[in-house]
Amino acid sequence: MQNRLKIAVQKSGRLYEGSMQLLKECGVEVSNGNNQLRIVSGNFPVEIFFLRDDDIPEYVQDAVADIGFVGQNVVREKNKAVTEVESLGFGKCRLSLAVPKNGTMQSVKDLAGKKIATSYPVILGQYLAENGVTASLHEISGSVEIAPRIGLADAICDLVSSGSTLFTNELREMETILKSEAVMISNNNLTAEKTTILNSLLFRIRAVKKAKNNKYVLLNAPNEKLKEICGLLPGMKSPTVLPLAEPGWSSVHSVISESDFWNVIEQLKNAGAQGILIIPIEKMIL
Ligand code: PRT
Ligand code: ZN
Repeated sequence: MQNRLKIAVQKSGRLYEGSMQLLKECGVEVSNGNNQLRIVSGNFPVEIFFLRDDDIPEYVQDAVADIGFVGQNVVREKNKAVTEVESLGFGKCRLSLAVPKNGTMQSVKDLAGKKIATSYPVILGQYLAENGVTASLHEISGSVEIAPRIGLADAICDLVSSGSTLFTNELREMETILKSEAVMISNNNLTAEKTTILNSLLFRIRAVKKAKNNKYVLLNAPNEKLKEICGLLPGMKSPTVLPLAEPGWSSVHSVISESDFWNVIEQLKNAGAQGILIIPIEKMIL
């Protein structure tokens, strides 16, 4: 029987959808119709284990799973002997210090001697030590944001994404301690065979990520403007230029990165490009 790479994925919660979607986009068939704890892919040598996110670093360290998809915040907090292999582009959030909206605290230094509620005592403890601040930590596992209102703490250290939880609890984000997203972690002693499967999965993940960060652009350009327009479009190697049926015009095809997108489109238009089409890319291999 062929060896399979065991992947730990959050059973339910904020990372479940993103993890399953990523595997699907990598062409790994995984159907979890019956809420099973373990499923085997029909077309790629992996099996998926569904676990609580907090347990994933330890299971990967102990080789119960070979790799895991989990938030960086959990990896840092659990501090297990695993390798962070690749960021996955979803589950983005930040671990921040927050204080009552109307209070006077401005920075971590103002937390000296105060009580801070958190589910992240390890990361917070390190941050306070780095800043030479001594405070008392109150560890709670959920609803950290209500702690100041019920008199349990003067400040909190918790995950934030939109900021609406802080807002509804009349808290103000004071400092970001860690920026986080879902990452792939791996066991430190994978066999050669499992490393080969991991590399093949990584190759696919990188192609998916790259495609998401880029767009395919098609446009028509008058030939006398081609040089200027091509200069705005570096593409993977250089833009493809094809003559149009109408004399004096060409069709230009290229790839542009999501981050430059609006800026480049505006410049292309100003340079005389017409009929600009932007198309999402499904996979991108360089
Ligand atoms: O059951 P299990 O233990 O597996 O799940 P869990 O309840 O511990 O974790 P879950 O599903 O809530 O989160 C899993 C991971 O998602 C986290 O470890 C982060 O890496 C990531 N993530 C991304 C977040 C958020 N965004 C997030 N906003 N995790 C939690 N939150 C919470 C935060 O704690 C706060 O209560 O959402 C609230 C703030 O959100 P905003 O949008 O109001 O700012
Ligand atoms: Zn959890």
